[in-house]
Amino acid sequence: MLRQACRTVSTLIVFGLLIVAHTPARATDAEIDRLLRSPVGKDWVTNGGNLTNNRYSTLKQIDTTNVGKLKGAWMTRLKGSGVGGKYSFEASPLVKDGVMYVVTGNDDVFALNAKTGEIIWEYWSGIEQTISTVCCGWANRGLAMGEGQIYLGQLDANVVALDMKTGKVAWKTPIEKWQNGYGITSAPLYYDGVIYSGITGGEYGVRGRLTALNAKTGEIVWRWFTLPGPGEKGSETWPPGTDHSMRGGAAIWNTPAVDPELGLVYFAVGNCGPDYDGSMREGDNLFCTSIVALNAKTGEYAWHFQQVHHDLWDYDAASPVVLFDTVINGEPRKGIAEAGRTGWVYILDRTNGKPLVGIEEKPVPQEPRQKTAATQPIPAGDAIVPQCAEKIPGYDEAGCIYTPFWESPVLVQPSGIGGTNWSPMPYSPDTGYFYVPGTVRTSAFVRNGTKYTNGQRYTGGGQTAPIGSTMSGTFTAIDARTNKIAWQNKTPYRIGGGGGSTVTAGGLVLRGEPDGNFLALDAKTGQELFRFQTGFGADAPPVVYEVDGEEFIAIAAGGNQMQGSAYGDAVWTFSLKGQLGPLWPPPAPQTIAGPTGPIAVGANEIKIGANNTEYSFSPARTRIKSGTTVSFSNVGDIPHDASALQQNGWSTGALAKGETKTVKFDKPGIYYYICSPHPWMYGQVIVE
Ligand SMILES: [Cu+2]
Repeated sequence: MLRQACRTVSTLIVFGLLIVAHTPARATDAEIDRLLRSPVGKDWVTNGGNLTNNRYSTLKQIDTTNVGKLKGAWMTRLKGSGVGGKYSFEASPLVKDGVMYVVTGNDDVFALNAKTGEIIWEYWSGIEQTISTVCCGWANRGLAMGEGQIYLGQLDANVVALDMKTGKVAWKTPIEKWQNGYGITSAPLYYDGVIYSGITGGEYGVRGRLTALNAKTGEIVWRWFTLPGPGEKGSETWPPGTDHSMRGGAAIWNTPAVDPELGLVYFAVGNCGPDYDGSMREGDNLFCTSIVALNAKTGEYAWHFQQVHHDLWDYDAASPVVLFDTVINGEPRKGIAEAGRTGWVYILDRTNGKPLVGIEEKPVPQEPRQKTAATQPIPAGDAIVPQCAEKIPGYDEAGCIYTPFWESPVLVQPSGIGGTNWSPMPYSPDTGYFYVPGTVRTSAFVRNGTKYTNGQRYTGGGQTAPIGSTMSGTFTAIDARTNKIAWQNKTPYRIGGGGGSTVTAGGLVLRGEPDGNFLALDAKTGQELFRFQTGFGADAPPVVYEVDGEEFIAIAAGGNQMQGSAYGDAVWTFSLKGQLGPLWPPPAPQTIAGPTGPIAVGANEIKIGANNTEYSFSPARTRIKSGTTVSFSNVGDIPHDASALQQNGWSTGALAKGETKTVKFDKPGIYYYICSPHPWMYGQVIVE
């Protein structure tokens, strides 16, 4: 507890918070705690369903035999909250006693009648629209509840408690300042009077941490830094005499899990900073890309397992950890699993962090300038996505997972966005399977060695999907006893970064598609049993609940910026008594990387962030005569640039909101460019 004394003191001065050394007397919520410890029934009271994050509902009114008769029960639009190209609607709604609570990508919270969809109250976060430290879309992955309050973490790095009845702010605690690179996108976890919150900023040179707050008052009870200070456990995995670990990232992207019997809280830790430059941080770099267990009451370290040593590929552990009980070789075992961006599921014994199914350290390719780790932990069983990149013209080198790179681009698969990214992975005790969403995509990785500046991007390189390369997905049932594929569906779109799924005692796996479809599959076989077009990118994990004896399935449909699905502000619910039919399909996400849209002939003014689509060039494609000067103007809210997609090419440099720079094109040719902090933004200039 209070391991990093210096940092604690300075934070205390900055925010004037009372840091309490001992857990104060807490009024806990016995009913919520009981629901959190039990299998999920009629209420869905925390993001992952209960303390295990297994997203398994015991409801079975809707099952494999009747799911085909499902119809929309109600659909509600959330008054334009989070509607726009910069947002993702990734939250699972919570439901308690017939009231639904849902949060949008703008951190606005709505309470709805869970039976009718009628809005009961609204909380508008009012967060600044100029927050420039959001790396990967404006997202909020969900809420927590307890003690008559609803809890959320915001992109401005505040944890907020709302009165459950009115939506009025009960307390608000700054964990850090967004100007220093911090933000919160994960759903907090409430348990036993404590709120556990992670923090993001792995692309901004932050020092990651898990923060425990008193649920009643918002006081910070303890914090555990994911990066060790000098002399602390794990500091031996950083170069001695340096302070690189103090800006080493290691964010927490998702909700922890708790085992109340073992008294441990578990969570996944993200990539190292700078992401793509390991040259100055020789060593394994704990606790980047790890699963960590702490004493749930005190925050004391219990164990860790590092999935990727000395990460260079942005291979975060970003999906929520899942607790499950199983029998292996006739012995009951307590398991924990996490789906990595590497494409593997890591299955461990949650009492001690040791591999449960088998994970072996194996030698990997080396690049001395990047100080690569000699070995990496390779799980037994199957990966859910291909782990080798195919050769693409224009690139000299293509490699498999853990192929290192330096200053000329190397193609590697999985890309740094997965495998499995933020999407949750449910576990069914009926089938013994995990349901794992995956992204199939190649990235060209390159190191460039940018220096650290407080509050600025600090990635030390980049990764971009090569122009013309294909992007798709997989949805896989992995047997928890063997880590082998039980069945696998190929999907037309990437699904590892948003959606995720939920599984039921009715034998159904429920999930959304980025093209707007909501699907029900047979959990045993993967066979599709139901499909319904919601009209917006259906890229959030569904939930299951019951009101007045009627079972409902709910899913937020509002798109996902990282997956390129169509934005919106809808919550859809389905039931066997439903009357509503499907909507028209929205535009589908791209399946081939590169700029899209018509070629604007003669256009020499390019706007960045126009038309409510923050991460875009408009027009994205233009044809001009050689000798033309093209202007790039940032009309969005946050800094962008336009940078040639080639080594040592032209760049506008960072453009603040309202700024314009020009580039003259003298030579005929086809010029592709990206925004370097947002490499999924593509543009093209054709010079004749
Ligand atoms: Cu940008």
